[in-house]
Amino acid sequence: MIWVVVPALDEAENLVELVPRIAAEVLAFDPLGRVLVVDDGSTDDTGKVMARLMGDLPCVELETHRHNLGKAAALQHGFARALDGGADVVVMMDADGQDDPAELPRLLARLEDGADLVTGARLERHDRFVKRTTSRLYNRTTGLLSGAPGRDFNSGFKAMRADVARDVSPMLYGEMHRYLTVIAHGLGHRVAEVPVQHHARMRGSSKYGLNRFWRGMSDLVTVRFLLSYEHRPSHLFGGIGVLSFLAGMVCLVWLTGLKLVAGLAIGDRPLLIAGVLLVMVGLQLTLFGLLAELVVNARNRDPGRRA
Ligand SMILES: Nc1nc2c(ncn2[C@@H]2O[C@H](COP(=O)(O)OP(=O)(O)OP(=O)(O)O)[C@@H](O)[C@H]2O)c(=O)[nH]1
Ligand SMILES: [Mg+2]
Repeated sequence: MIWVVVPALDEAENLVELVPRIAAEVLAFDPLGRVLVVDDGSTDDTGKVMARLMGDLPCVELETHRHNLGKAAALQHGFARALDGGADVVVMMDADGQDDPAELPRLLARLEDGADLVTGARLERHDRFVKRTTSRLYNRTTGLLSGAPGRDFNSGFKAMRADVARDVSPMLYGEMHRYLTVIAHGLGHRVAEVPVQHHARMRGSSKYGLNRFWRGMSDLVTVRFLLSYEHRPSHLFGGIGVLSFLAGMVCLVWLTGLKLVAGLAIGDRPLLIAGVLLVMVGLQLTLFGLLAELVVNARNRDPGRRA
């Protein structure tokens, strides 16, 4: 059973046209398929438009947030409803008409071929120059830092097996939707890309500015950290801390030797400040790592939580 989740913020004028097209594609594949629009606190006519669409098309459903929770949370709630509804395959797709519903069969075919998550890669983009350039840089950096294969991580057009949707859901908060592919890859799922047609936004305006690039980079550090060190934070903090402490101690022992053996004055040497700083930072980081271990340990003792 296929569920298509469409997060939408003020996209009424696009939904009118887009939802019937998505519904037609889905039903051609699966007569029981559903299209779920997640209206995330829209202030336009989304409610009215959706009421009409649901009257006309029985496969269309709506989830409404009273205020804006963000795209990641919208996807998380959409995935939860799809999984409760018995989805085997969950598809996500933007509501601005940039993703072409006619490409759906190609994504589903790649899933059939053995991938767990397939991204519709927008290799020829219809966006402004600045966005295309920052996006290329962002994709290169993400690929390098995460080790995940792909050229278009942030595409909003993806199809995945139900267990992928279930596994990535706890990480879908803030603006983490950009790293869904990286997270799935980090959790051991096979991720793949198929090139798809990309169109200019049909109507309305973009919901993200250029500051998405900086926010995205900071989220990438978070994702990388969580995937590698969530259960063993002291290996990171303790590791750097011990190195820093040892480097500081070498400086200080060397200076003590100079003072005691050669009788030289060491009070005005920059190395003294560096040594003290390295020792202090090393101790702080090691203790910080141990505190982080306490958090992990306490969470694991809680029987209600999965490690
Ligand atoms: N549910 C929900 N959806 C959102 C939110 N922000 C954006 N979206 C949806 O996410 C999709 C992508 O947003 P866009 O503004 O088109 O982002 P973009 O494609 O990178 O930018 P453009 O190229 O200008 O369209 C659209 O369907 C939006 O309606 C949000 O806060 N909540
Ligand atoms: Mg868009």
